[in-house]
Amino acid sequence: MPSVLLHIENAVATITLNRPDKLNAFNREMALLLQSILDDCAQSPGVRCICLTGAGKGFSAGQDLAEVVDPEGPGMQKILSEHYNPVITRIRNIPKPFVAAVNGVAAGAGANIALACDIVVATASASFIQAFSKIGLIPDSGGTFHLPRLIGFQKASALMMLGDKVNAAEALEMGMIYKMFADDVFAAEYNQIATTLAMMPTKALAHIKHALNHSATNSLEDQLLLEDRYQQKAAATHDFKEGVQAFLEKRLPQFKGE
Ligand code: T3D
Repeated sequence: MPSVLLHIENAVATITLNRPDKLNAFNREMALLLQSILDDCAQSPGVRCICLTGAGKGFSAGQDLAEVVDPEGPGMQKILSEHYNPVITRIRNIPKPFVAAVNGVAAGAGANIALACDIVVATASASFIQAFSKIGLIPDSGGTFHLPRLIGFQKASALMMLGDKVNAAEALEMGMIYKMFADDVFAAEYNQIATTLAMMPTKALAHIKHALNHSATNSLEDQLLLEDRYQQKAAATHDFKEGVQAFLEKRLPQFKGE
């Protein structure tokens, strides 16, 4: 079985990390396959939302630690620059919405890949662990960028230094995730969110995403200029015309992502 699975339905690409015996820990093969699948999803006009989840009982336990000590392995220098950083930049730059459907434990790079997504939902039995400090590493895969922005500097510092396990209810309370669902309805609920996103004006969602990417570092003045630029682009789309027309005609809009 491939270490990453792709299923496309109703314009939603569901990408499943698939090394369940290792809690979907990443080895080089899996990281490179994920990048290639993300590129395919980026190119495909039939994909309007990308959903990441895990096979079995975990989302991902981060780096496969057996590979780190393997003399035949990729070596520390390549692991961030060739495995994780290209995944995180794809998640943030592909102009389509990403949903992380965290179905179980998300640790190390596994947690931070989820937190890079636009919308993060978790099943009630899921958990998040910044596991790095426990093995003498620092958080990577964008964790030091995204986590303090999501939950604030103080809580992020504590979670990163102590490596505490945060359950889904605590993650929700902290603002780390958008919603938590009971285990038995989780798949239906995250599919509903992904399908809704896939039917929305894809270009407007992409502009929202890219505006938010810049909001962390821009001044207010620069962000106002950026909003102006993206709003002009959104207003030039078929979907904007359709949205306004549908409102005036009191009917549901049919967005095409164009
Ligand atoms: O160069 C670099 O490495 C830089 C990159 C860093 C990126 C990172 O992600 S560093 C952080 C790496 N991840 C971890 O340190 C987490 C290690 N895993 C755990 O602490 C625990 O497995 C969990 C807390 C995530 C879950 O615990 P539990 O009790 O639910 O499951 P388990 O029994 O520990 O794991 C189940 C199996 O998965 C087990 O295999 P076995 O004994 O049944 O054959 C376990 O060894 C395997 N597994 C879990 N995590 C990893 C793993 N195998 C390899 N690598 C793992 N990260």
